[in-house]
Amino acid sequence: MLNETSGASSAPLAPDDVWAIIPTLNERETLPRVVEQTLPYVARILIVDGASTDGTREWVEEQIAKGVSLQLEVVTVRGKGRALRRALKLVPVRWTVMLDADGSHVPSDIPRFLEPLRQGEADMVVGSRWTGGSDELHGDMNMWLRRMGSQVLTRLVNLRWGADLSDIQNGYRALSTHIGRRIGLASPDFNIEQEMVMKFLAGGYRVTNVPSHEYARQGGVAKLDLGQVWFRFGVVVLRHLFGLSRPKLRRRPRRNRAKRRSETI
Ligand SMILES: Nc1nc2c(ncn2[C@@H]2O[C@H](COP(=O)(O)OP(=O)(O)O)[C@@H](O)[C@H]2O)c(=O)[nH]1
Ligand SMILES: [Mg+2]
Repeated sequence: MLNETSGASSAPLAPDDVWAIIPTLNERETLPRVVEQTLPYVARILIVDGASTDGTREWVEEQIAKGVSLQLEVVTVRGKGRALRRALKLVPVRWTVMLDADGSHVPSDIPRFLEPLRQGEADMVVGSRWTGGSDELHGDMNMWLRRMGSQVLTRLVNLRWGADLSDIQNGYRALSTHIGRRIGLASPDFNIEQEMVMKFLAGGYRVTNVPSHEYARQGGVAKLDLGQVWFRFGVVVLRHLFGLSRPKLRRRPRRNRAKRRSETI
């Protein structure tokens, strides 16, 4: 696939087997810079927009009309998990990078994320804020809670699957598109990140961390209110740890079962 990007921000060496997914919900302020910095490293960026009302979508459409290598998918139902799941189905290339639109992730780290994938050493690479540093996880009580909760959950996951990860929740990651699609992701919202790690590990796939610094959001408003979701974060981890999240098998109604039996005889 050719990189159709025009303008100085595109680099001719952008790999053709990597796409980026950037979920957006009212990120008009920070998205242009993130896009500009990401384009040199990927063949295309798939922007998956929620119900943005700040002109995010219009900006993306303008860029597409100019020939910039972007694609827009709209998922108006709220939830980062829903957005990422939909987007993952649309990526036609081998590797997918996921990063946020708020400027907290450093796009020039992308080659570092891809290296273990290309070397066949990992199937998913998650940016570690513990080894790379984070400006988001320091500060008020909310941040402290986030830091502590994250460490506890990561430790539980390591124990359960014999992994040696320092960060399972960072949204900045690179993965095998194919595996990401087939592990049955179901989280509607921010739990998607930890669900992805746990399902990779449970499926016998390799997950590793690379250091990546997380900056504070560069503009706009945070969408994650930890006070509202921390409990769900914990519940999701526990459900996966104890294997309670296997899909429930629905009993087929009696009539259909009888019909099916007669069909197979
Ligand atoms: N499409 C879509 N994107 C979302 C939604 N919620 C958050 N995002 C995006 O997901 C990324 C992470 O959100 P953010 O508020 O920065 O969460 P935090 O970094 O975990 O505090 C940002 O790029 C958001 O715009 C949503 O409901 N739909
Ligand atoms: Mg953020």
